[in-house]
Amino acid sequence: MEITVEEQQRGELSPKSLELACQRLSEIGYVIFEQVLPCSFMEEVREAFEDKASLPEGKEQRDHFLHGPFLDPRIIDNPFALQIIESAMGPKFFSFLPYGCNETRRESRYWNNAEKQWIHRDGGHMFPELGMALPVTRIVVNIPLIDFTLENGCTEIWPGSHLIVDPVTIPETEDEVLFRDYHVCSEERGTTLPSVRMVMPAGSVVVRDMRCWHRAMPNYTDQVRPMTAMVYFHRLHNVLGNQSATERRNCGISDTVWQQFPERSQQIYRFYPIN
Ligand SMILES: O=C(O)CCC(=O)C(=O)O
Repeated sequence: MEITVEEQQRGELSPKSLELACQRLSEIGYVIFEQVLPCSFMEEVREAFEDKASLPEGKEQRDHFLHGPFLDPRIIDNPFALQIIESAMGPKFFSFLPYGCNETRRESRYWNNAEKQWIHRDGGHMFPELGMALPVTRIVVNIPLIDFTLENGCTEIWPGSHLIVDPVTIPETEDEVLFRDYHVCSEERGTTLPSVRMVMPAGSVVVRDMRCWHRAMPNYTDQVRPMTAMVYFHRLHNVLGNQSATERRNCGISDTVWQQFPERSQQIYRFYPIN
């Protein structure tokens, strides 16, 4: 979908665009707004992202994402994405900082040393025993930091797959738990259903139901292909109760940075990150 000049200026989707976006999210499982954020800003975030490579893995890398351009309101408080999320999941949804970042490289290898990632969903159904898909309760927002092309491994996705509910099997081993929630679809089955590649320019905003089948594809270029991944939860997933500001601050976000957050971001990121 395209954001009109007026919507960009107002920082708000028109009621008609919002309705269409929500319809796509519910029927197809995702919606893409192309090139919402300026390329110059994406380049700044990409460079900051690359800088993490010089840091030791673990806390240092994690804290790196709690500073600078990563916390820009255009990313963590993206008005178009949040409008859709609120419309689909209602008020008091929440998310955590730092958010994730998916990168693929020429040398990326997945399970069984495969070049392509396995087909998976990032979150399963609520009550799959019912045999039907309930309304969405987990949504991920992806922002590609460079142009996503077939050559650099843009994501493959199965439109409508968020509505597929398979018979429930009770896993007996930990491996089976992983397979049930993560390896939702074999290669053979994947080829029987239509899939599309998410070719899109840097700075696009993807709002995706986390139950959609998808996977990372091989990157045949020498440039890293990164995208941000912010996960938003319906309020029913809140098992944390209320956490105090002290606990949150101890987890890496300074008071000064927190005070600069828009009020809505303070509300959404009200829980401290889970280590
Ligand atoms: O990077 C991508 O294209 C998809 C990544 C993904 O699906 C994942 O890591 O769960």
